[in-house]
Amino acid sequence: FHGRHINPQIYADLDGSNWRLKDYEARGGYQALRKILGKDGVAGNEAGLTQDQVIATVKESGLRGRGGAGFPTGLKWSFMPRQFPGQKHLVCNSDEGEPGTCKDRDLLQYNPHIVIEGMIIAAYAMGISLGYNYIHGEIFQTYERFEEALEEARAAGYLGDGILGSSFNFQLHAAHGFGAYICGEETALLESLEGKKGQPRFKPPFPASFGLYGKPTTINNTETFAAVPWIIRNGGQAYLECGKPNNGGTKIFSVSGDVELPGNYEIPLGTPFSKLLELAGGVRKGRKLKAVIPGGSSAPVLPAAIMMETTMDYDAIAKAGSMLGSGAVIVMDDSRCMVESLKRLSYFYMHESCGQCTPCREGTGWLWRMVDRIHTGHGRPSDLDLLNSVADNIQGRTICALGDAAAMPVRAMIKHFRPEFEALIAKNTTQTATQA
Ligand code: L3W
Ligand code: SF4
Repeated sequence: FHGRHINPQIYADLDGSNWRLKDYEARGGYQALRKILGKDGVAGNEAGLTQDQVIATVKESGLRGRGGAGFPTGLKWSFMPRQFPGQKHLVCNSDEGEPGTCKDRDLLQYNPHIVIEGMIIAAYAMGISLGYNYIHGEIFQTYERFEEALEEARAAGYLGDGILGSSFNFQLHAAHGFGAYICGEETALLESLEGKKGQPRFKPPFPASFGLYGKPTTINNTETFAAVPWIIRNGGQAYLECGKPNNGGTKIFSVSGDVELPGNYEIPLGTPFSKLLELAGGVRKGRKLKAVIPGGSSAPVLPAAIMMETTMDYDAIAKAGSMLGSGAVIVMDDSRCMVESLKRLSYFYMHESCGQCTPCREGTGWLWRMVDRIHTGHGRPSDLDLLNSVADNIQGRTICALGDAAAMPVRAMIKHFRPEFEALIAKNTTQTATQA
């Protein structure tokens, strides 16, 4: 796997040897922070940028949340009640667990200061003095790397009290997660950060009003924070123009599966999928493209013909019938059995369901058992309708998006690849399968 950001524009092409503070500063690091604090030495900028100006710049950039939902970042920042008298919190969601996604891990490993600087700027904009980066529990080296980077930033006066001689205070800590996929759901993450079992809360209230320890909290994904220093340095309009309207900037896509060069690729939003595939070396030699999951395992699969006509941005992928999600592009060639692929996905969601709500807890198990029996030659003709019906009864009826994420791939696989399921069901001559 090419654990780097190939074709970099914003995040830098790094190899692990140039992650330290001095390297980051040499690339222009912490200049955005200096700019907002009026410490960049530019004549006329002694007053720096106001909180409103920073938020307006992020709004102008069109930056949308890079964790999966694509929610407008500037709008989210404007929800924070800045005059709230108690402790407000800033949280970075680095609990990357979506199958296929491995971009945040690389950002933290190879360029940790870009995330730290982005968080400091966000904290300034929202008047927050305390933050945490919740890092996935299975990536120990990355956690240690981030801790080291925090130490460097504190020692250099970028973190702590009176940052760069200003009146702005911000304490930032790393928190090691517990490895459960569901802890990446923002409210489960908050529960886990509070030391409780990582189970999602009902929303609303959203974290913006009731977050960590019940206090207003802003949570953004790692890649979202990492985009902020560039936006402040170059302006919101410049970032927007890197992508396309309503889909500003570049995005890191983790391309995996049946390609010659799997890896993390940074490309402008709006780039044709065919170009991304080309960057990743194309489909494995001698094979044809069959299908692509364009945005992590939660996103509905799309057949090759649709993908080859699509550009990689939130709106185009949604129009094509899927979602850009976290940007994990799982490429499948013509040797792949879609029933087996769905079986593996369904097992994942069954395993990761936190068990709080019945449709998800029971339904994910039903889905997996039905797909398993079709795959092992014990399927029944009624199973496809039953699968769709179970998926329908999960989707939109659960506390968090994991239920939807389990249901959507099932419906998409059956919609686009029904003959494969029917062929396996037709092989079952015994008709003795047990009920789901
Ligand atoms: C205040 C309102 N805040 C929405 C905030 C909300 C959240 C953000 C998006 O799911 C997706 C999911 C996965 N007042 C608000 C408000 N907000 N309305 O905006 O919220 P939402 O509910 O649309 O999405 P979500 O629950 O955050 C995330 C998909 O991502 N996914 C999963 C990726 C997993 C990873 C990973 O492992 N790291 O990224 C992949 O596609 O299925 O659809 O902050 O508070 N009125
Ligand atoms: Fe837990 Fe699933 Fe309900 Fe989410 S949808 S709260 S993972 S049981």
